Amino acid sequence: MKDLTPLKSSLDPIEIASRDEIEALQLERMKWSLRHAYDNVPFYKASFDAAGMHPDDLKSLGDLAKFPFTVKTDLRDNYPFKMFAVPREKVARIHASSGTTGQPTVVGYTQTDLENWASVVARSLRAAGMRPGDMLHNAYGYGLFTGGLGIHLGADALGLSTYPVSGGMTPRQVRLIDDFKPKGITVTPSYALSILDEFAAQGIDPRQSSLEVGIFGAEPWTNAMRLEIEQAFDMHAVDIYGLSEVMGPGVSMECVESKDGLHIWEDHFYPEIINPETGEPVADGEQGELVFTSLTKEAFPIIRYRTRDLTRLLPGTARSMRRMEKVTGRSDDMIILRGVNIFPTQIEEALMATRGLAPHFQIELSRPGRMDQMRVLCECADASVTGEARREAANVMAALIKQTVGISVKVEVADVGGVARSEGKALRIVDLRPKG
Ligand code: DLL
Repeated sequence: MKDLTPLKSSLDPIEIASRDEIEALQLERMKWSLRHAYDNVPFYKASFDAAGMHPDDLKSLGDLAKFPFTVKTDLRDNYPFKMFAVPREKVARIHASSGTTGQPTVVGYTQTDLENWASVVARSLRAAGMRPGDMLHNAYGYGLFTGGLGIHLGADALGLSTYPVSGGMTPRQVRLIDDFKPKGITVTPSYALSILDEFAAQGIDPRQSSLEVGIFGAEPWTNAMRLEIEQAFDMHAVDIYGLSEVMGPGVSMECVESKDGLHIWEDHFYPEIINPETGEPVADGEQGELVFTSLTKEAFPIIRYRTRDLTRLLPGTARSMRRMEKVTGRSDDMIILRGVNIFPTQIEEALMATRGLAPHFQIELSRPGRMDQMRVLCECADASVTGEARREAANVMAALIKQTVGISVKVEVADVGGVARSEGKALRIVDLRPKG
């Protein structure tokens, strides 16, 4: 793999500024953001007033912890535009969550917000090793989802040659990579695996492709999966994180030269980690729920938003801005099985450590009697894995899960193609348990 480390002179000065400079800028911007939210969004006025807090009470960054949280239902309750802090006609772009599990969440951006978003995504793409003039295959979905258009904004700002292929039509994805010869690909890790399968189906060696870096996010993925993808494509694989409520892709990004967690672009997004049960801040470096406060957003300021993503904060390395460790999972995706907490990433780790299996999986939860049961559906790596070898792989993986997570699960190994493929975010959990 090529060394893609960006030149120091190409970075935004704030990326490598001193902590004092970063914190001074954060404090000034946080004061503005709290006031802007309080003065322009009735929800924030009511929520601050109810907590007995006023924007003027913020004297230091630590004071933020005295302000109330914002949660997903607050956004749903204010559907569609009541969380906007500017007149509707100043909103240049609207995105929304798919709304498959209820009321969609709607977010808005002014022209300035779009410029800031472009700049943090450009920074992220540069941290991945992309340079002006490089070609990008952008396979994140275009539409109300922030992935496709968000990456596109930043790619334009960095000066890449981008083609908006979006997700789906997998044979065409491979064809375009083969014909156009992009340097980078932006895609969910699970869809990257579908593209990988398609390379094999077309008899093309992915290691001979032009790709030098893959920029993967929008769903959890493990370091074991990173190695698998890097090996399969002979390219770097780096992690990009974000959520629509806070901006979209580009809230934090891993640097290609260090691959040691994601630097949060702290000049725009202020992170905290709290204990999800008590809501109290945890000690530095401890695991908990990630909470974000926007520092510059005009149309949709967000104060102490509980992301439900679990991670921990670490000091800066390749950049001065703090890092978040790879996300373990969302608290919503945490499975509680017979009293044990399990995340799909733990199943992914066991799968990646088992020989003879492909990196695709789905978890099925059911309740045949009184006890909840978990079945992990995987598939064999290739058609040569049959009979005894399949049973062996299933046993090895079940034993690994028992060892690392402490529960007994049933592992089933299907034929090649037996696990449903994603074209965007993978559906990891199918819950067949009776509701209520
Ligand atoms: O997924 C934005 C995005 C697009 C990020 C493209 C990266 C690349 P939402 O659809 O609002 O936005 O979903 C946000 O996805 O709260 C996490 O649970 C999860 N997520 C996003 N990036 C990562 C990541 C986009 N790198 C939700 N690792 C977040 C783990 C991620 N989970």
